[in-house]
Amino acid sequence: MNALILIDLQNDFLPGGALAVPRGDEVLPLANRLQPFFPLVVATQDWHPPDHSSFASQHANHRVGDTIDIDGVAQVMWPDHCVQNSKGAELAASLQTHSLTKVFPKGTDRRLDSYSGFFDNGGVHTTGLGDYLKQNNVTETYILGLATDYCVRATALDSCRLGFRTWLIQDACRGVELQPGDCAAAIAEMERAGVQRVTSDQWLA
Ligand code: VGL
Ligand code: ZN
Repeated sequence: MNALILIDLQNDFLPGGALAVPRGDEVLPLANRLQPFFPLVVATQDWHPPDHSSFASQHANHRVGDTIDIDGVAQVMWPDHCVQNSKGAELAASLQTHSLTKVFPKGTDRRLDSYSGFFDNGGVHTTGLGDYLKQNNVTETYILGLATDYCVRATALDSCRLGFRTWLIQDACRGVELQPGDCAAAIAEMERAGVQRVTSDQWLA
């Protein structure tokens, strides 16, 4: 059985948002078009407490874009974003949500970030997504959303590792690209790990 996983389609990652992904809004119509063709559709939602350790605002000596070490895990410093219960953390208004059977919050522990929809960045806590998919007899995952070089990448790599046949719907992803080439490198890494690429048109054909 196939599952579509929508990654972080939230206001703060859209143009005008706190951590805007360039042209992130372009994936929303594709997400809506694809949903009816999947028997199971789930979403992830970046969902941080106001004092989350990934926020540069919490570290006097660091700025947005710096990478620091927190308890042995590399952490990029981000602007405050996707704060729990804020407008920025809400799923995009134009996203169809009636087919979503479950939304998985992540990044809720202030000490740990969680790019992957499956586990936090330390690989310690699970969000429950993997068990949920297995309980629903999912064998193949189709992943789209934001951002290619962070949460899409991490979710796709974990999906492969957990044994799901994993597809990246490439035209339905956009990246942050802090450094030029980050998205290409992320896609190459996903492919090496066994993630297969497909476009929404190919899949719908
Ligand atoms: C994300 C950076 C920080 C993402 C989330 O959704 O890719 N990126 N938090
Ligand atoms: Zn975040």
